[in-house]
Amino acid sequence: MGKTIAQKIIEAHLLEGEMNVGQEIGLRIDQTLTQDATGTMAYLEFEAMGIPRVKTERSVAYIDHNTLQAGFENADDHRFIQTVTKKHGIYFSRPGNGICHQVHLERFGKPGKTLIGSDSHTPTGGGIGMLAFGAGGLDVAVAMGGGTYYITMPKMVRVNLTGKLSAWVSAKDVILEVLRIMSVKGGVGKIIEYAGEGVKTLTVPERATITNMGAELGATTSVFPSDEMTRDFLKAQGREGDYIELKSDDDAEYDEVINIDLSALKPAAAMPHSPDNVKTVEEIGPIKVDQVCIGSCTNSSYLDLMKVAKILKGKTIADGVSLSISPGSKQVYSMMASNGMLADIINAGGRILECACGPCIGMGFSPNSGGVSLRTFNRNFEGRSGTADGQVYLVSPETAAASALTGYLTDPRTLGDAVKIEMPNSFPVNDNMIIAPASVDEMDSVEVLRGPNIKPFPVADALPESIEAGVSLKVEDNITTDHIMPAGAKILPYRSNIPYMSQFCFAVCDKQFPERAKEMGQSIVVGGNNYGQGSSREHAALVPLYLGVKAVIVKSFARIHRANLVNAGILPLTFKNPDDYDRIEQGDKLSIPDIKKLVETADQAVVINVSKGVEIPVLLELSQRQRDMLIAGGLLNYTRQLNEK
Ligand code: MIC
Ligand code: SF4
Repeated sequence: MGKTIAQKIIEAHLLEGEMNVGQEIGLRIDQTLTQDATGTMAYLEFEAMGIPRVKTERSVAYIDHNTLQAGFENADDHRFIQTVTKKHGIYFSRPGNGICHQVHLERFGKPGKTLIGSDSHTPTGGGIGMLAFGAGGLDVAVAMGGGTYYITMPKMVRVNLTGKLSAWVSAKDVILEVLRIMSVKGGVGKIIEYAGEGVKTLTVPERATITNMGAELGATTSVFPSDEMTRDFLKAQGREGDYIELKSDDDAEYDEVINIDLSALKPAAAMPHSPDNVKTVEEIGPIKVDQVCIGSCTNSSYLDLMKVAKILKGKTIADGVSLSISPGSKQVYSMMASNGMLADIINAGGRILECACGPCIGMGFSPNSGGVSLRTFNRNFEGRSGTADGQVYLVSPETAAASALTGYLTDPRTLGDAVKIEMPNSFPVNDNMIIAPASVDEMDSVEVLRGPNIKPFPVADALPESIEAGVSLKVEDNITTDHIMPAGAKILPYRSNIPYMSQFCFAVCDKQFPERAKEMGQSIVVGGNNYGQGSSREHAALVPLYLGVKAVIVKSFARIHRANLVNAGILPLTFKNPDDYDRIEQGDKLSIPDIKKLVETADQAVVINVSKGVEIPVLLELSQRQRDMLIAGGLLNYTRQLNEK
């Protein structure tokens, strides 16, 4: 039987297990990336593992999330990451060099390679034919040390693209259509592969917009073939030698096929507060817009920003609109500066922010109260913008720029002839903001500099025989990691300070949660479907661990968060009968007898709701490795025990 692209890459990297859907497999990882908001923790964990030098082909640390430096905390963390990476063999992309996924695509991504990154949008690399996964910091630390990365063998989905995008319709509209069809949980346990004649019409940055937002589908990852377009992009980046061809076999089998006619697509928007709440711009109508933000790892390439500049050229943005532009990388930024197009954006009234995540993660540019913000980003979860009642719509750069001019949500097709931007034959390559690590001879003399913001991270105890605990919180479906552990300008600087962060845990759902959880000593959280969707931040597991959460019982989990819970030593349990969700209330006392013995061998356990006098069966959907990890009290304890043997 023929193979899909993903199956070929998996096969070439398979260290453990068999490629049977639903079974755990172990992969060799060629490259890793971290960003600063998850990186401090990942490097502390790497240090705790005691491995002197990374064993990957390429590991890169990016500084792109926390760049406001409102106090000493960010700068200290940057200095820590710069020195710890120098010592241990990791490349360091300095603040100002750009957003990790954009820079990695430009400078390091290679078709056919595996990449994991401590950021959920790492699958952006699928745009250049990599098999790239978002992961928790601890998983990245293990991979940097040469360890295996584990996933559940996913199902394969083929998205067949036919036709060609019409004028004013772009890659963002393609992925919004996939989200409309599949929903934010439709990709869980699946790899999305793009195929068909339409693929050839999409450049690498456009493909990367699409694979980037595969994260919002909950997919394990997304991947495009590596073809002439890929070769052209690599050549233009001075890296033609990194090209290999990659395509699926003609008789490859897919578990699901979705057909999209590119020529039939229209400009679309994801409405508040979910990336799958998609309608066409026409259907939504001309709502009044307060703010427009262009950038993020989804839409900040040279092509994207050139289109924006051409639309804005010689015009002025509407009176009531504030427009921010964050270029994706120094390369994009300097090209726009050199060709003069940056001036067109500035003259139209655009406020240029640095090459970083910026407003996407609530680092400034929060909208006014109840304000409507159009963003070319990938997430519009409630509160993520920093304004609790902000109304965020996700749109293409074309729709964003057109709306900035009119002050209303505007279908760019009303602007007349479409702007056309050609991919450059060569990009200006200047890697002067990427610092190489110390050589093997020099590494021992590098001093790692730590600031006072770095506090010890919590490590779980070994699993007890039984758990008796109250329910400290009950939440709904689709709870995101932005609910569990919010980000934003006020909290993000404390990513290496778990005790401080814990005050904000679940603040979006219930401000009393941290106090209550602490008072209860140990507790259990109950949730609905797709619990933990969104970011890869392991803080969404480490902070609840710090607050005494022993288990999370839900209808279903998002992939990365579930892995982070196991790594942290928190039991992930799923209701056998989803309706049993209604048989537990916040404040109930629960008992899970003999849990240790059951985690060792069984597929099910019984949760006794002592307050209601009912028994609730739950599933222990765990691989042997995950069982051993939970019994040991998380991945760090488990690794230590293995090393002692
Ligand atoms: C995000 O987009 O939510 C982030 C911020 O990039 C996160 C990582 C983090 O929380 O640091 C992600 O996507 O994994
Ligand atoms: Fe940064 Fe936003 Fe991309 Fe996350 S989604 S990496 S915050 S730009």
